[in-house]
Amino acid sequence: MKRQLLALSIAALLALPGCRDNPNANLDSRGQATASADAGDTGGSRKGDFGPPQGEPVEAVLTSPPLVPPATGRDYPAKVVVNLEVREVDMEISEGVTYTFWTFGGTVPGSFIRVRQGDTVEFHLNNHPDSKMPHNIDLHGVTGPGGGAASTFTAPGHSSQFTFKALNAGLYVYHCATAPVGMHVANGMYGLILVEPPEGLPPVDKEFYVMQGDFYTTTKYREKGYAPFDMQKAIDENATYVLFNGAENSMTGDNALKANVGESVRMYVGNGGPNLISSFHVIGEIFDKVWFEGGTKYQENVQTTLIPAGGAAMADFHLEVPGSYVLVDHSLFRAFNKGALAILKVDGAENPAIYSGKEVDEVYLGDKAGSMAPVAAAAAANAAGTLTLEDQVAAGQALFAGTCSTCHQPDGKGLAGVFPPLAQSDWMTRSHAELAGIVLNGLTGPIKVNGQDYNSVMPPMSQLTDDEVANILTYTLNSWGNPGGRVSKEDVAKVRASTERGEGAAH
Ligand code: HEC
Ligand SMILES: [Cu+2]
Repeated sequence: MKRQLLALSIAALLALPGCRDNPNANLDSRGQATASADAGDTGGSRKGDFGPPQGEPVEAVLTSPPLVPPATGRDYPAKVVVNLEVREVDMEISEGVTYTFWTFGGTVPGSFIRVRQGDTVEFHLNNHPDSKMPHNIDLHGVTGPGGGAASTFTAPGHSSQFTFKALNAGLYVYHCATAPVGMHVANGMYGLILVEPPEGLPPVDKEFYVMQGDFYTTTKYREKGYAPFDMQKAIDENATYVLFNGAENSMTGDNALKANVGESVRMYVGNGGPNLISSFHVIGEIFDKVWFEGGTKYQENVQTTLIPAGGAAMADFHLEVPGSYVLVDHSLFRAFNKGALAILKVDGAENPAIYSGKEVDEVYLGDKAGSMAPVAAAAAANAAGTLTLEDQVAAGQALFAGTCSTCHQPDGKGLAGVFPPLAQSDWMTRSHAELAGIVLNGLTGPIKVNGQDYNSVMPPMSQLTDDEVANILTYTLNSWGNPGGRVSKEDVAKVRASTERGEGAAH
């Protein structure tokens, strides 16, 4: 016995000097990271039953994203009543694009639910009479078959009830599990439930609720009008939109998340899927702590955290420098071509000792920096048959900022020897079909613009809709002393239809 103790303490002594450099110093005997406060085993569900509920039943405060309910502030288990209503609603998925979402509480993601470990939760699922579908709920924070799914199958105009004890602390996804399950989830039926540990979570200044999801429509990305669900694209995992909080503009422009220099921020980040895994990253920040997978332990100093479909994480960071921080799925085509982008706007005094202060918004945000309202207005006018030249120019200007200006420059003057000018370019007198062809198919090889030689590559931009190409070209033709004229959606459609594209190409 004595010998064993001695051996142990010698081992500990030997281990000490190496500790600082040892990457495993924070791992316990099972290789688990143990950076959390006292690194102990929580005991999981076996130690999560703190006895029968005490006091008066509490009605759970439910919040819509990006808001998070206040901490429970309780040090005893209570009976918590949750009333969640399912609603099927048409809402904007992108400016000027409508989608029929199926929701928990009228929003995507659904209402945030916050309880304390040991609480007894009386759950009421109410399916609004206007719904066309039955729905149910599977909460990942529930111990019991189906997570509540079988007990909550609810027809339109009906209500179901079941009760569970929240035995495990953590941040959990909930979702609908009615067949076809993938479709219910793809339509927005997911949200988060936080089960606080008994001692609560460390306090922070601001908490936000952010949840990613992938969406599948028969229409192109940003194609105006109604966007129907596309089952085949969902099966193929070929998302049209990848979004935070269910809409492209949910947290940009006036809707941006807001905080101040000097504040600490916690993001409760979920991923509803149904298909894609999120590489969650905030451009310009480092997460001081990430409770990875929504569990009890945290990792420190993290750049990007992986959030599986049907999983979650809590990410804490502190704000030192003002400006716009961009939340992305670092699978970057999702961020810049499918919508997985949001902004945290931080106010406060510059801090040049930490960061010199030059803003990078324009480069990163492209068209997301400005308002896309003129684009939606032009689409609506087009549908009503009242589209004017001014509508097209305004829409084209907004779109030009995020697509063409990177190379041809915001003033259209290009960059000598690299990007030819569009301002007073002699190419502006060419046919509209040819100009549309350049945008849709790109341009390579030696050309002359205003007598100057260029020999470079413009990539095809066939991901733009016919509307977008028409408006961008109309804006270009009517700016910077160019000859004027109008390009119509139909002109562009004709050029697109006459171009063969390989399997899998943006069409
Ligand atoms: C990634 C950089 C890049 C982007 C983005 C880009 N272009 Fe170009 N563009 C070029 C280059 C390079 C050329 C010259 C190609 C060559 O040398 O063959 C060119 C040529 C052109 C020309 C013909 C020459 C001229 O200057 O008039 C037109 C018209 C044009 N681009 C329009 C657009 C429009 C409209 C957009 C936005 C939808 C756009 N481009 C986006 C790089 C770009
Ligand atoms: Cu459902």
